[in-house]
Amino acid sequence: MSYRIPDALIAKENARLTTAQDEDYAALGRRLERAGADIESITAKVAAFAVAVPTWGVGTGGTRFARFPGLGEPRGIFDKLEDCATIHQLTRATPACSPHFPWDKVDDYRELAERAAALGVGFDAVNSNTFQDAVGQKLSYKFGSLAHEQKAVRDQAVAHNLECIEIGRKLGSKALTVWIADGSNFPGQSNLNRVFDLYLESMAEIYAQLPNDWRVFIEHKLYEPAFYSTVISDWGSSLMAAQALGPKAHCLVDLGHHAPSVNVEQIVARLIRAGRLAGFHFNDSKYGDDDLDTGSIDPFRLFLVFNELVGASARGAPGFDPAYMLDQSHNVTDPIESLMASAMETQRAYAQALIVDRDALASAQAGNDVMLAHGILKAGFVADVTPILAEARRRNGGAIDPIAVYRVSNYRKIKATERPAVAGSSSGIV
Ligand code: LRH
Ligand code: MN
Repeated sequence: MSYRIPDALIAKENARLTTAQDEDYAALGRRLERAGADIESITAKVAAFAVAVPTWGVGTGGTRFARFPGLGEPRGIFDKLEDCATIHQLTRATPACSPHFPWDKVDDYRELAERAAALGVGFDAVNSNTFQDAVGQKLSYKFGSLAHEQKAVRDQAVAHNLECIEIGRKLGSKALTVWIADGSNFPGQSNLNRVFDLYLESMAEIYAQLPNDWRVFIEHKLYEPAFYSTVISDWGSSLMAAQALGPKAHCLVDLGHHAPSVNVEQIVARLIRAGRLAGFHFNDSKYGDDDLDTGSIDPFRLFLVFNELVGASARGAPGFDPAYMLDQSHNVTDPIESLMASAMETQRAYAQALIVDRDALASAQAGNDVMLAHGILKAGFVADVTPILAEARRRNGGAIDPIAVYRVSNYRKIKATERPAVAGSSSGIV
């Protein structure tokens, strides 16, 4: 039987922190009450908030230059599920994971579904992969996949996506995320208009096979691995495609997929207005698609994104049902610690956005009182909501301090004895 952190250890560690937590929570409650906010309703919302963990994120990540595997690396999807379950056991914020195929391919998906259920982990959107050539694959994706000039390659890519839908149905997933690397490195290499038509043609075949209660998430990305043009490079191309395909097609925002200084929260506002916001791949970045821990570089941007989400929910925006997922690469930290911290940072941005006095903000905006409006919004961001996040975890049976419990448990060292080191790739994101 592989090691699981005993719940008794969580209870023991929580007992050590309870007095301080109670004091801090009560003090924050009084402060928020003075500002007209009810801490209990915010804590209840945070306790119900969930963000999915990427299965490809629980192993050590790398770059094109190198990958330095850590101790107790997951050897496959069953180990990855264990680590996802540990993240949820301590944070109570990540009840589902988002798998990636063929990286998570197995022979028996019923066995996988049963193991996940036994670990208390569900499956969010499944991710297809036509940006690498899988072992035994007939035709290469070197020059593209769903938008490839050759029909046979497009058909192969469509077939892979249909296979992902079949796998997702067996796992209880309700969405397919399609990110393609298709693009060009030289002006003239591809016809910028024709490749979009080819993409739509292929996506229409995938769309036609979507179960009624499923959605397809189109993920845009400005560049990489293509360095001159990318077929679905921005939210405009993604929205054009979603509107051309039909109501089950939505636009997924990976925070790292934009040029530096792009106003991502405004893109979110536009996609919400169009009723096509699929959801997110949360991470952080300073330069490109750095896939750093969420909230680690620009927590204010994350807050501004959640401010749009809370605003949309408050006004009952039509078709507003975003899926929240992390998408990160952990090259120098323990992936479990990074994913726990990142899940908590998404909760933090959510709680901060819930504190914003929306009525006061609306009247300050209506009156063009710039400093007052900015101040009202900023008041949410500067509030230390740590006691709310800890209280939500404690009430859900999690740890007041997940990383402290994880370290006291020696989980990683124990996994290193259970999981003999496997030769991983010497470079690349997984
Ligand atoms: C592309 C991306 C996509 C995943 C991959 C692992 O950069 O964000 O969402 O398929 O990372
Ligand atoms: Mn992504």
